[in-house]
Amino acid sequence: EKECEQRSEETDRVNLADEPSGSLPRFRESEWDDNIGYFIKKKLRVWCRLPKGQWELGQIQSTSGENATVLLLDGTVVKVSTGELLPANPDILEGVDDLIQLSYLNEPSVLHNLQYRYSHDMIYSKAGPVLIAINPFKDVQCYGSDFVTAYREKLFDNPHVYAIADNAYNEMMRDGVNQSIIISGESGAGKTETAKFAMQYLAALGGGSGGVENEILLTNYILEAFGNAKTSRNDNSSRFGKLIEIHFNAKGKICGAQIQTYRLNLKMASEYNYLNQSDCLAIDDVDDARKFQLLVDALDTVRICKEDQKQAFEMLAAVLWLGNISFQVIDNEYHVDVVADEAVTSAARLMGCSTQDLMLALSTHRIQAGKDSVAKKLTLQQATGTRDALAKFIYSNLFDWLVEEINKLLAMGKLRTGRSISILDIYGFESFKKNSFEQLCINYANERLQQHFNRHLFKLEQEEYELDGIDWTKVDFEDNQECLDLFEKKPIGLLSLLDEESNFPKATDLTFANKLKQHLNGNSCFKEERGGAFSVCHYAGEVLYDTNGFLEKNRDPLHSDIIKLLASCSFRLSQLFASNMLNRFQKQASSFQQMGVFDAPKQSVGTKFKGQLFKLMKQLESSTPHFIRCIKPNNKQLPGMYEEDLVLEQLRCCGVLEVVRISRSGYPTRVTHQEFARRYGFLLSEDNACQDPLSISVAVLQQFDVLPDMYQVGYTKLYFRTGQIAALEDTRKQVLQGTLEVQKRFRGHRA
Ligand code: AD9
Ligand code: MG
Repeated sequence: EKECEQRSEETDRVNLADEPSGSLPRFRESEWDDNIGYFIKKKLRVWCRLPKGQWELGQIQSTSGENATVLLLDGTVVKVSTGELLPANPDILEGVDDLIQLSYLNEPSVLHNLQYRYSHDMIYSKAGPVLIAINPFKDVQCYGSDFVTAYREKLFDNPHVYAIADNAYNEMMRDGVNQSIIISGESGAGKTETAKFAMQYLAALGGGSGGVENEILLTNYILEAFGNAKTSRNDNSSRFGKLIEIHFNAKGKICGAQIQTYRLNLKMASEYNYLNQSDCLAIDDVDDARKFQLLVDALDTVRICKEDQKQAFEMLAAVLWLGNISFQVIDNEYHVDVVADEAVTSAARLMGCSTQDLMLALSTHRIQAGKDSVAKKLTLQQATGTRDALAKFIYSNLFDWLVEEINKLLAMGKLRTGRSISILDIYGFESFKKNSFEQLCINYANERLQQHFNRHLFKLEQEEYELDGIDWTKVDFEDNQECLDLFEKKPIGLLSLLDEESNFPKATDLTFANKLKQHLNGNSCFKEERGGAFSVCHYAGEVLYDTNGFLEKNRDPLHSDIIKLLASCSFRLSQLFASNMLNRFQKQASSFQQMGVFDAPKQSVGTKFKGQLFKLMKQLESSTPHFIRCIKPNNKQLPGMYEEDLVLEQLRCCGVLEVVRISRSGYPTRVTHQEFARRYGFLLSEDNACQDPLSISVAVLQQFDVLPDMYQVGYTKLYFRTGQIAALEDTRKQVLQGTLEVQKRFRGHRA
């Protein structure tokens, strides 16, 4: 009673200040600490951050000033600042399928919910429209034909990659619109496996008599054999981004497919130019001989003839021999000759050229001096760079050629109806202690994908609100356009400035860094750092980049002498690779000539990357997207191990927390009028037996003075801001326990 008295006093005071009043707590949306005042007052369950940074669940015992005494689950009592407390969700919400169902969407609640599910082998969860997949690092019994059937027939409705693929398929059939499944996450998080499960589901659904669906699945062996490598983060790490487009006919049967790859050629050099420098030539439980047999079978299946297979392996061997070629310094300016040993002779033989020609191409550079050309000796650094560039060039062309051959086969079903589902398996956001040009490219790509994601989310929300007659102008969405401008603006964006400096002979990484500082300070996403460094505020957090090596990495180091050498080789593949490159040069040159520029610069790596990214975005934008975020729960590739900090970092990087934030800025809690009336109608002081659900709902909202800002009434549903339902739940619980009886009488009286 006493508490009630106090409350009514408070209420009156607030009334005087001309604010709406009521017994239900009401809070403006603030940051993560919303409603904590109420929690403290009511001594509810809270998350408590302990000195080491971990979050523990507990119950507030008492408070004094800024401090609270909290009883933790394990029985210990701790004293912490109230700033270290966040509201915890009611028990009924333990392990919900969709994070958005949580009343409190703070970080510990999100983490806990995912951990709860993960520990029960529920590796899939949702965050609104996004599927979250946490890598189990073990076989989980949720795949295979029985599960495919169960999802197909809607016997299961819990989150799953099959459910996403099923949605994509149904939407494609229903609306006749292309679909895309966009899978992201960091290295080892499970993107490629997830992509394969999605393909498996679509193959099962769209399987016809042609058998293309099997071929599509088999191509994975080839792509992984040539395109994957063991890294410290993943035993089977994809070194390329991949978009596989599966085509369906009008009846929904698969009639072909196409694969596009996105690579960062940069990353590859250090990864496999020197196999013998890594300490991991064997992986436990991997039988190389058996895998090789599977590869050859797959190559046969996609109809790459034996002769071409032989040449492909020869090119591979040539790459390995190239890595062993060494140089000797011949003068004090570090000019070099190639050491004439087994490495250079083997490489030349495998490529189909003379040893002499290869030695010359690797140690000299022809430059035009008027009408004549002179051969200039290369320095050790230049020669090593040329050798590595040639190896990378051959390898990447070999890979592209395989992809092309596969595509020829998969495109055989000529009956295209224009319907397709594309599955994108791409590198996720990266932030290390030291970040270079590779991270800049990767993060730029992710920034673009994030914008795609935000816009899609915004559209979905807007559609739902509009359909239900809700005023969506009250919902703010943020965009990351400013960050994209930082990269793309011409002539003063990061990429253009980088190209400009790369073409300027006297420029260094430091002059580049200074140029950035000089021109980009006006962009709020750019931050000056000391020396040759700068930071970018990405959607997923701030990343510090070190410009060291940027110019060299952005320039394509392969000079024309090398291409000419390849063109003169006697083997088909060498010639093919060279002519592809020359064609590309010519196309570029002619487009420059059309613009009146005759001395066409070679396209930089950054610009090429941007071009590929734009092409990809165009394709994605013409389809309905479905998003899957893969999460790696630990760095040891072990099952059953959930490292909170690591998960949190990824939730942030892959934009899951962003979804949560976007949802919070809108009305994340949605309840139909019926559900709401059924659950809370009895709290009304007047009998409401003969009223419709909508009227009951509105009466409840009025009686408990839920602020108008905190909800909207749609045709079918009520839309609430975060935390409102938890407050109503609390009232309901108290009434059921009889503790609020007095207050109710009091309110009835006042009414
Ligand atoms: V990378 O960016 O290409 O280095 P991915 O593609 O994200 O990476 P990958 O799919 O290769 O990771 O998964 C790594 C390993 O995790 C696999 O080799 C499996 O051993 C393990 N994994 C991933 N997903 C699952 C799964 N759903 N069930 C069982 C899985 N194991
Ligand atoms: Mg992969």
